[in-house]
Amino acid sequence: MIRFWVLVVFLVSTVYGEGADHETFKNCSRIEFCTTLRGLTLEDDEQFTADVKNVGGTNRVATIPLSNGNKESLTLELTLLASHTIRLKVLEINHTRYEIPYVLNGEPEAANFSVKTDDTSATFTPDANDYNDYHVVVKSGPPFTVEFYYGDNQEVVFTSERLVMRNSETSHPFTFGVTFLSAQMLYGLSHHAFNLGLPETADGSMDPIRLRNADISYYEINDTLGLYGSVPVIYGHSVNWTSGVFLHNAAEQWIDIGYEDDKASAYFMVESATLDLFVLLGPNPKSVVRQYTTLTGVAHMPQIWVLGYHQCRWSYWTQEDAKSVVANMDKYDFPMDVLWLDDGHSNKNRYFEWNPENYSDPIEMQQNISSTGRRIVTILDPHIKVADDYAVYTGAKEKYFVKWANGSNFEGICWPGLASWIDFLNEEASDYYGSWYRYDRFNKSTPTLAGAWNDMNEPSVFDNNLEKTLPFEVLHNGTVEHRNIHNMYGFLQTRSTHKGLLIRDNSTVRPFILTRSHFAGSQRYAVMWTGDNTAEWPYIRLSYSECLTANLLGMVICGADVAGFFDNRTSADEELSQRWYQAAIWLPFFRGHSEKTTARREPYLFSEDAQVVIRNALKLRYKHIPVFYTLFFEYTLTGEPIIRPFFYHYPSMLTYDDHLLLGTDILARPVFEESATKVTVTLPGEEPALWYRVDDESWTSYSAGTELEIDVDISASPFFYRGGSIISRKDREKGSTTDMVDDPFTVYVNLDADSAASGTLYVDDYYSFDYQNYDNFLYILMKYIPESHGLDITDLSVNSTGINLLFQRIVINSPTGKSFYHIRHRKCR
Ligand code: NBV
Repeated sequence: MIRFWVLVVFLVSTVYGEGADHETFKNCSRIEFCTTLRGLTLEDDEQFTADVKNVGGTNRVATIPLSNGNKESLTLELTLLASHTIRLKVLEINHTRYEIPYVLNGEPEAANFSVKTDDTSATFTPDANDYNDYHVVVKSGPPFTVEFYYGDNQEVVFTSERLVMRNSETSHPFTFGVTFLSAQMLYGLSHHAFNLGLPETADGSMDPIRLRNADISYYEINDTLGLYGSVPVIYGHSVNWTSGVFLHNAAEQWIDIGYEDDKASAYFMVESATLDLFVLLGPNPKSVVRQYTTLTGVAHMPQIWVLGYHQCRWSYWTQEDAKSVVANMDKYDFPMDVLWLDDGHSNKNRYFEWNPENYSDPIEMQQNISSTGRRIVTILDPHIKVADDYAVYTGAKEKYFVKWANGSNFEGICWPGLASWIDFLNEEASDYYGSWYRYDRFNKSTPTLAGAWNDMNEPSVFDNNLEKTLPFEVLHNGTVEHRNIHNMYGFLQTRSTHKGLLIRDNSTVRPFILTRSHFAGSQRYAVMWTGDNTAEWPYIRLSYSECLTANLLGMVICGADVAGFFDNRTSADEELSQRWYQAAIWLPFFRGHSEKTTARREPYLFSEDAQVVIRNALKLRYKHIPVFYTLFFEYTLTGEPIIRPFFYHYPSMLTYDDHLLLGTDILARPVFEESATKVTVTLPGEEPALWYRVDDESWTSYSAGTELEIDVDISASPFFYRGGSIISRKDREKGSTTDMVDDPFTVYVNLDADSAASGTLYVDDYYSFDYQNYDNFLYILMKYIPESHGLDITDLSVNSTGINLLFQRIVINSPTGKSFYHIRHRKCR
């Protein structure tokens, strides 16, 4: 027993230390398949030829035989899908590679196709009328290629000059290449601590980009190590064209990125499972994002409080502490919606059990916090303590844990000591775990526990020899090696939690889950944060790149720990913290959090001057919650990101990741630099378009297409409203979204050079699925009427029964000045 605890202390202590732990987390050169495949060149007889004269398959799925001079045979499978998407698989003849379930949002709609062949190529065209403007050409080679055309424009090429599919007893790696013709920049491959554009790695200057979900502490900026989540999607973008690929595969993978003058390329090296690639033809950022979110789905609406401010700390160690945080936030006039309980609330990391000493009266604590209109979220990790007096464990012990091939449960070390891991791939195990969220199973839980925080779900296991995760050979569902689903383990946990929460509340409220690990499609179940960042200046800006990328990949509710998780152990850095709050108000998920050894840094603990700045930032966020909410609704219809990098709307602006667009109409360029007195703001677009400066309350208009050097002091960070927009805010200052539900809107009409402006606003009951089940919401389009200074309102909703809107005031900004019109609580409807 003593030896065991010494081991735990040692392993946990290795978590700490500055900089990512490159001893534990390997570079390509220390991974056999990566080293071998990165240096791979194929001899002529190893290269595959496509037998284009022997196209087979069904009327929906075409097959083309592939073979090489080494007598190896494979099959190329092509499915032409709706929405300008093509599915391409390369399969072994007796295909037994694992194909991952659940990630796609249903079976993609496939078209019949026609094929024309000649001696060296086969051309496939979908028959469907509404998307027959693309085609696919397979060229025999060797090496064979698959070219993807939108109209006459060739955009993407699947290349096989380094295609292999290998099998040994323990590994089944494969490779392939993709070329994005004319792309100037590649984006995607979340989650990494990169700037927005993916860096060149193929020249050997950096390791390939790794996708292997990992519990990495002190992650470093520009490191190609994979962080907590993996989304194997790349968008290739140029001024005129955007296209993409999505590798539907959850195994570890490494990707080399290359740029040449007129094209960009990606070379995938994948540890196992199936080569199942979706090609997205775009042709612009909006359509490529739509194509990806059509495949993997979008999130349902969040409850409104999700968009408020969340206060967390590792940990609030007692229920008194937890209650006092909420009371102090009220006392010092900082709005908040959610108090988070990290592992301190649990019975020594036996999740679904309260700490009997320090959280001895959880019901009273929940009532206390609920009476202020706030909610609580608790942490629930996927490791389950091995203990025969722990019901979550005993109920799972026989059938529901990840197992070794000999049938015994895998046991490893994590926060509770010896633990086993729920096998979420097993549907019964998944339902079993989800059932623990029920009020009758999670003892002393009430609806005030409004959501779940699934942490450590890469999954993290304290064994540095295994790069801190499960051994790749342990089994899920009896037969599936962990290697095949490693990157979707966290996805599976949130899928189980989501179902559990739905059942808990009889599907009456929208579940809320925060996850650290994520995969393609996770957006359907959970929201993400960027993990254990560091309280240093470059990490504020990094949070923008990380969340902008996540937004392009469907995972729109994203945020970073404010004002940095690690560091600042003695006293919180006030300037950094103020700037961080000012920046974070524009990210969809907004939570203060800190590591347990850092100085406490709840907003009311700062100096009075800093409190004023942080309070203003929080209040500004609350005023804009209707904007986030409306954008969220539009995302559920279109998959469009809530926050967007410039290139999304201004295709030539490729690399800006220090500016953010909230929808189309708000531009934030926070101060990311220490001691800054000036910042450079780029206003996208062209004259006569214009932007109004809001943060200094001057509402001065500036021409689009200009670069401004503007003076800043600590009181605010720059942001602008677009000329031509109508922005609806709730300007009454309240303590939480609960208190704001019935507040009226103030409508900011920001005229363009032609005195025109328009905007949308969405309202529903803020918590239920009635908006989905009964179309019960109010969605309006407002247009400014210059003659009357009024608004022309078109109701775009289907069934807005019972949903009312109150307008209080219209503020009109024009290049010549500002005017106000008061509306005496006019009801719209
Ligand atoms: O549960 C403790 C922490 C949590 O505060 C943090 O946000 C997670 O990312 N958790 C990781 C485990 C320990 C990290 C060193």
